[in-house]
Amino acid sequence: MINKLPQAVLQGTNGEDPLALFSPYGKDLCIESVTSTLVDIPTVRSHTLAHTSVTMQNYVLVKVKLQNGVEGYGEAATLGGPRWSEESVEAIKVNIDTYLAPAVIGHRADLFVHLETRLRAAAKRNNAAKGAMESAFFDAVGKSLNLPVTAFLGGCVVDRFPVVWTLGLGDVDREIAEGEEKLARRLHKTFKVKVGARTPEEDMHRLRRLAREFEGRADLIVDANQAWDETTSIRLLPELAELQIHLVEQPVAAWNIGAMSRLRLLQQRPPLMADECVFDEHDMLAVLKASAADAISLKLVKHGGLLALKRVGAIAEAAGIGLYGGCLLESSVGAAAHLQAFATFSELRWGVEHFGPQILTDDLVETPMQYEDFNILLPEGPGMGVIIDQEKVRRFSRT
Ligand code: MUC
Ligand code: MG
Repeated sequence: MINKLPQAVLQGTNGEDPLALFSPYGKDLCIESVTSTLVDIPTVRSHTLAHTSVTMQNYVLVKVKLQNGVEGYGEAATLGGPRWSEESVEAIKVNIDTYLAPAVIGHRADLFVHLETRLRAAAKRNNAAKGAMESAFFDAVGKSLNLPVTAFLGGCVVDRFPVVWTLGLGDVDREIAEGEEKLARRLHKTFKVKVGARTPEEDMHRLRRLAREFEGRADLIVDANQAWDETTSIRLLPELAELQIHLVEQPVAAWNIGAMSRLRLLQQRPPLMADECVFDEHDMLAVLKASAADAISLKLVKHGGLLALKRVGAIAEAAGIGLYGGCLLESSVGAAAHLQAFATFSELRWGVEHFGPQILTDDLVETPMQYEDFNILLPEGPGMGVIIDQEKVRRFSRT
C-alpha cells in the first residue's frame, strides 16, 4: 500500500508526512519537535592526537519528541572543534536547527530510510549531525514500541565487546602507569597509542618502551591520525611489525588512498586500518577497489547514521575487511548508539574503542556504560538502553 503512493505525495507538502496520513498506526510516531543542546564535559586528563589536544569534550545532544510524547536522544561528538573532521558542535547545532530538523518535522520517526533520504536531500555530508538525529529517531521509536534498537537492525548477535583504551598523553612514563591501572582494574588490555603530535623518532622511542613494558600482557595499536607521509610510513611500518603492533590506523592523509595501497605491499608491516579516509559507502568501495585497508573503523560521525554504518560495514564484510567499532570520545549517549549497531554484526574482528565514558569526568545518563572483564557491555532496555539524566544535561549544557 504505502509504496504505491504517487511520487508527488511522497515528497510531502508543507512538511506533513503523507505516509502518516495513510496509516493511522503511524500518526503517533510522527516527529513533533527536534531540539539540539550544546554540552561540554571535561576529560580526566588532557588527550593529545596528531593535530589537536583536548581537556574538554563538546557534544550536541539532540532530542526528538514524537506526537505520542516519547522523547528519543542522539549525540554528535567532535574532537578539538573542526579539527578531527570539518564539523564543530556550533556548526552542527546551526545546521540541525536551520536545515535538518525542518526536513523531518511531521514525518513518521519509524520510517528510518525515508527520513535518511530527507536528511540527505536537506544537507550534504554534515554526518555527525545526521548521525545524532537518526540515533534519536531509533531511540524514540524503540522506547515507543518497547524494543531495543538492535531489533530494527537485524537483532543482537553479541552483547559485549573487547574495549580499547587510548594512550594520548605523550608522556610514556605516565602512559605506562595509566596502562598498568587499566590492566589491574581489568578494564582494558588493548591500548591505542596516539602518534603524530611529536616527531616520528620521539614516537618510535615511546612505542619501543610501551611494547617492552606491556609485552605478553596487552596488545598495542597505533593511530597516526594522518600525520605521516608515505616515506615516513615506509620507514616505520617494518619496525612497528617487529614491535608486534597489531594495527596501524590511518598513517597517511585521508586523500592518499594510493599510499595506503602501496604500504600494504610492504613485506613486513602490521595490518592497516582506514579511519578518516572512509566516511560514506562510496569511500568504502573506493578503499576496497584500491586494496587500501585490512580493517575499517566504523563511526556514526563519519557515516551519518546507523543505517549507513551498517551499509559501510556490510561492504567491508563482503571484501573480508575486519570491522572495528570506532569512536570520537562519545559519552554514554553516543556510545550506546554505536553499540546497538555494532551488536548486530556477525563479527567485530577488532573490538571497539568506546572508552569515552571512561575519560570523561561525568556523563549524561542515569546509568553510564558498564565495563567488565576487559569488555564494554551493550546496555539493556528499550531504544538505546540508556536514560538521559536531565539534571546533568542542565549542568553541562553551554547556555
Ligand atoms: C580517532 O581518530 O580514532 C578515537 C580514539 C581517540 O583517542 O581519538 C578518536 C578518533
Ligand atoms: Mg582514528
